[in-house]
Amino acid sequence: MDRRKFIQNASLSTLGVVAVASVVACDTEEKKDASTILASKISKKPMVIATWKTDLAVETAAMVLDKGGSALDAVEQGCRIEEANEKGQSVGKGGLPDRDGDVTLDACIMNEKGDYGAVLGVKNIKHVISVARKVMEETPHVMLVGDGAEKFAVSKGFERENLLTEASKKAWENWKVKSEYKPIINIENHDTIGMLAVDKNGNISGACTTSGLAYKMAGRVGDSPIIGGGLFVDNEVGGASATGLGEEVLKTVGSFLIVELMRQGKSPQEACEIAIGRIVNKPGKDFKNFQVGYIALNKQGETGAYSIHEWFSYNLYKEGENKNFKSNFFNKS
Ligand code: SD4
Repeated sequence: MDRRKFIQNASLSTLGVVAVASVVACDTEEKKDASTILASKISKKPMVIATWKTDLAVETAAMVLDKGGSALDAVEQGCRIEEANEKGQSVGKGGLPDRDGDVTLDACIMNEKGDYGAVLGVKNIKHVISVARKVMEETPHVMLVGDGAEKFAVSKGFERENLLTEASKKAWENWKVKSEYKPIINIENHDTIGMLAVDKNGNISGACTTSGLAYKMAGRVGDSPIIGGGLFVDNEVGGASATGLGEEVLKTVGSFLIVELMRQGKSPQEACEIAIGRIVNKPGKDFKNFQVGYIALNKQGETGAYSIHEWFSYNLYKEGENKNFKSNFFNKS
């Protein structure tokens, strides 16, 4: 190679290096810009969203946040309100039993680090959301089931109590007359609680607690305690939670799907609508007799909710106000 060619090649390759370097620089700049923009858009305003008409639970969570508490404490404290409410027949004490007459509870919780804890099919312990938190924080595991979960709870100081109230026992006895297993979801206006919160540091956590479907088969577990089913939180993106027929939520990994759609740029509302679409648009799917409802929020403090049928509602605490809203829904026929 003569000197001229060498210099030409050298300068070309230098140019190449410069070009690559400038592309890289430009890319990093863009990334920097994007992350600066994103960082500036991160909402640090305390916020809570929860499935159904859950005024007191959301009020309780909001109080935790307003005092500077963490999103994790907020969702736990909020959910405990519904677990203690004996009149609510789908969560905690007073929940409707399985077909054998046993009240079995499912719950899970996720923090801003993406840690997860869950308990499944627990008898005799009311505050399963707090047991789920203990699984997350004080065991090397993420899930405990049945007797093991109950024993663990007792070892952590939770009291055993009878969860079957007179009202729920009566309802079960009436059900036994025909023993028809037809889960009709969402005729009443209150159900499983799924809750997401943002704290003053902009961190997101979530929780979900339920007694599951009334008169379910003994041993049946739904979506509520399953990561990505009834709940998913990714502090980089947002969170989602589900209510309704857990089998359908699980088959589409609904809450995970919503968070991943938000990661790809969909708004919480769009993501909830697409997730409902995944269920109702399956070939031959007869969705007339079951309900699924989703709630979601993202890092920018935007929220979404959508259900298959009418009458799904959610409570939202934002800018100091806690209100119940009717969700938009798919089946307008
Ligand atoms: C379940 N998803 O166990 C729960 C029940 C529920 O509204 O949310 N009902 O399938």
